[in-house]
Amino acid sequence: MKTWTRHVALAIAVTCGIAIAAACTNKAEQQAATQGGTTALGASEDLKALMAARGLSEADVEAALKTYTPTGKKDEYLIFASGGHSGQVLVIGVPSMRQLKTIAVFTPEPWQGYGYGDESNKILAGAMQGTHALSWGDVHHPALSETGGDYDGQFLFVNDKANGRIAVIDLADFMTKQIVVDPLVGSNHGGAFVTPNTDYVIEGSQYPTPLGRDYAPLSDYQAKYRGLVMFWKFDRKKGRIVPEQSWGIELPPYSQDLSDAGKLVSDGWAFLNSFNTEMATGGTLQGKPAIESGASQNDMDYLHIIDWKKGEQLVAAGKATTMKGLRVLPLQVAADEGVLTFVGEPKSPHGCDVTPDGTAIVVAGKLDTHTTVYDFAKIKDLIANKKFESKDAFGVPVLAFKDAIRGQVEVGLGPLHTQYDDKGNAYTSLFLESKVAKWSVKDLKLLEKISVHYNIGHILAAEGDTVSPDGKYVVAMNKMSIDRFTGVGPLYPQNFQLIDISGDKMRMLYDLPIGDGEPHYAQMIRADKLHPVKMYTPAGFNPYTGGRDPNATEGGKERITRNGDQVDVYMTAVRSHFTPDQIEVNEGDTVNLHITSIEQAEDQTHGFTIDMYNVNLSLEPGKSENVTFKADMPGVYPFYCTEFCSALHLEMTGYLLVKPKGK
Ligand code: K7E
Ligand code: CUA
Repeated sequence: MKTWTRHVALAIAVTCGIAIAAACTNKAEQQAATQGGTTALGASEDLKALMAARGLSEADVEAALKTYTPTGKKDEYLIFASGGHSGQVLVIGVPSMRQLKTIAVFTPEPWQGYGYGDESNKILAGAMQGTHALSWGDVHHPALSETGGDYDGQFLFVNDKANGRIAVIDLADFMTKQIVVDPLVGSNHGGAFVTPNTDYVIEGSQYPTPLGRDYAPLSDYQAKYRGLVMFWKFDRKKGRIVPEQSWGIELPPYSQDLSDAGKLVSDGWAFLNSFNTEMATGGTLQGKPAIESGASQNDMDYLHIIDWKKGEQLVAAGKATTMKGLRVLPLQVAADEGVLTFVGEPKSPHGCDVTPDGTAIVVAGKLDTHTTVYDFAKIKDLIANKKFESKDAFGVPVLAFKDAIRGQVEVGLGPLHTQYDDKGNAYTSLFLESKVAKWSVKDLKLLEKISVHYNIGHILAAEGDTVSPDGKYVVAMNKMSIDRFTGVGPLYPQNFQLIDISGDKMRMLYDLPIGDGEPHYAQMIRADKLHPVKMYTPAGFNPYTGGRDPNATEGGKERITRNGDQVDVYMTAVRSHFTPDQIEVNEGDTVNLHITSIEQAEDQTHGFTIDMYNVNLSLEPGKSENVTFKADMPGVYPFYCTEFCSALHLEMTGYLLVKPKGK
């Protein structure tokens, strides 16, 4: 047995408290195992035989040792990942890569009762745009709240690209508290990103429309279509975005893409990249080039450099106009007053990531093989001295590319997004090449690449977009997983790959198939920064309103009251009964159910459903929920607890009786 294997065997022996034979002595058994026999599986005591039986290399076993998390052991980091079209957020532990939670955000979620009670319905209903009920979201970018440019573990913000919305999640209970709609944009993308103290949550639009989404023909594109960047004011005490204190900047009708806030030396600034500065609008049926080719004509698009502190002052000084209740700084003002400046960025840019020290902005171009490192000090200097190369079609000053950059690094094909470690290195995802490129920010030198499977989009590192990245781990968020997993039909899972970056060389550790897509960005925070509550205490707390529910019911005070055709049921839930357990109403009555879980024991969750009435709630310990429905179907409807909460869970039931009219 090689020293290495003995070392691993020893480690396992120590960890598991099992004595493992120091060497493989039973040749027949070993042979059987190597030939694909199963003797070594199960209660094997021989590591080599087990490795042979499962076809594992030493590197595999080492990776397993670095990620395997035995029962009871907890993760060092948590990933908050976009759930893409699911409209939700996925919470995943690192290094185990186990999924711990789905946070319901833009889409009703039955287990959590999200979208099935009055208050969560109100959050979702209040988040409607237009007149069509929205039952999903396209989540791209989660942003953890920051203090001094570092994650503080208090809040999480996410965008809905499809419907121009931003949601606020409180990490005290991992629940969505607010969804803010942007009534001006057609879609967003450059959000959510926060300023270093979470004063603002940034939201940049993506596909231009007339602001407010009024009709204008595409022939008026340059004249009437616009982009927008919103600075949503966040009130940390209230844990809510305050739209009345928020404001935006009108932008030219380029497709603004990713954004990032400056930090430390560049605090007070924000950066947004863009594509389609050609302002292509397609027209393939009229024989014009498709948007994809029309939008790829220019060698350079524009990195948007925004002095948001100055913008804030101008808005406070009354220089904004109000559109649909939001204050917007007109493009002309932003251009003339130095709030908005451009610099070229090659070619079909995508990522836009400020370095941990705030001195540089890294932009990658999908159709360029380089990352471009912009130097903030140079940019600031050029703007202060009004050293502009030209102006764009809308009068926005443009800096000379060569004067604004620190340099470029040839990283490979299709670079997208960049994250950082604690040693001055950057990690850039290479979509076309299916690799992660590690390069030195200081030396602008490519150091190493590792293959990922396949077509990586975003990349994340442990606290890798803060002022103090941790190093240790990178996760490749791969769009494709062809040949990695057992087939599950034509819609393949995506693939999160955990990479160890603690050593000199990057090491692949783990593949996590993601069956809920399409995830885009994610952030990884040290788990000990989070302090979630274990229950709502004292009982009667409504997590959606953030206080004691006015209808919260105490044990012994349960009752049913009637006022005309309004029936109020004040109910409690505790192992293993609902009180009251009989509710009789008349057909046509409106039933207002107020249910409080008076449990104060950890992890003792009840559920509440009434058959056929689409009533479905989750009652975590201490939680109060309200649900209103019209008793318009006469008959007999059992209600019951939907969580296997106790030995008498099946007995946790009761009846809703709806007496037919005239009986
Ligand atoms: Cu690259 Cu929306 Cu950030 Cu997807 S975006 S990958
Ligand atoms: Cu309560 Cu089952």
